[in-house]
Amino acid sequence: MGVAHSSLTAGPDPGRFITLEGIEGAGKSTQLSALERLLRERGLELVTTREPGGSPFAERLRALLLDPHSNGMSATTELLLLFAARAEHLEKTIRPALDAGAWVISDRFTDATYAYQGGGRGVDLASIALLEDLVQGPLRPDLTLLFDLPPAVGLARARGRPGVVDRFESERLSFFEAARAVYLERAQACPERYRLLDASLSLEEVRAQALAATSDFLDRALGGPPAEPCP
Ligand code: Z5A
Repeated sequence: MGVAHSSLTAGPDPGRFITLEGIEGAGKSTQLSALERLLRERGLELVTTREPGGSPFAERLRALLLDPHSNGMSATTELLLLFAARAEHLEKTIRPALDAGAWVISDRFTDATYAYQGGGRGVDLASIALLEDLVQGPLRPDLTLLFDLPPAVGLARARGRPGVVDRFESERLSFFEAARAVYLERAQACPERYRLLDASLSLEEVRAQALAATSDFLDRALGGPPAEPCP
């Protein structure tokens, strides 16, 4: 999104902030390493990170947010904890990386708040937008890969993994359907930023889509001026 990314950066900035979004089990984390390789092969400095989390204190908040013992937390508390974690993540990890000229790929960011807290929990989207402005200022991702698939498919994948089921994973199907609907609305409203991927396909097919979308973005970002940011 140009120079607005970073107060310390002077001159044209191709837009180096990429986010991966989608509902549970969509395959974001699985595809992250292929994307990482792609950027490194292009000689780009890269920081990969995730939300909630991505810095030491934000990871402590993540543990609280995902802990099944936190059940019963109010939707407002959850929202504020997510933005508190995001403020830390931005200050300690994302902004320093962008200011140093690196690219950043984050496994989830604020679109997840619109989808899960807005769609899933029914929090007013305008309140989320208010916190987004407060915590991020003008910073928005430059490219968002939306790994889209029917929630039943994603949940079957995620629940097939060994390990403890976290607080979000144990939500009902309707929660993820509402989250998916918000993701899709946001992607439709801003096609300049989002690339919609069919995440129900095989690992190899999803990887090919993710790599093609990112390569295309890199070609344009490195070769010309960035697209206008969406609100
Ligand atoms: N959350 C929120 O509510 N609000 C916010 O603002 C933010 C987050 C930032 C983070 O948990 C939770 O926080 C998240 C939303 C909430 N919870 N949910 N739901 P997390 O980081 O632990 O969860 P996640 O981001 O959803 O990760 P995930 O479940 O691991 O999803 P994924 O990264 O997209 O999937 P994956 O790990 O790559 O793949 C899942 C499994 O499917 C795995 O066994 C793969 O081998 C398999 N897989 C992946 N792709 C395929 C294909 N194409 N075919 C077959 N099998 C596949």
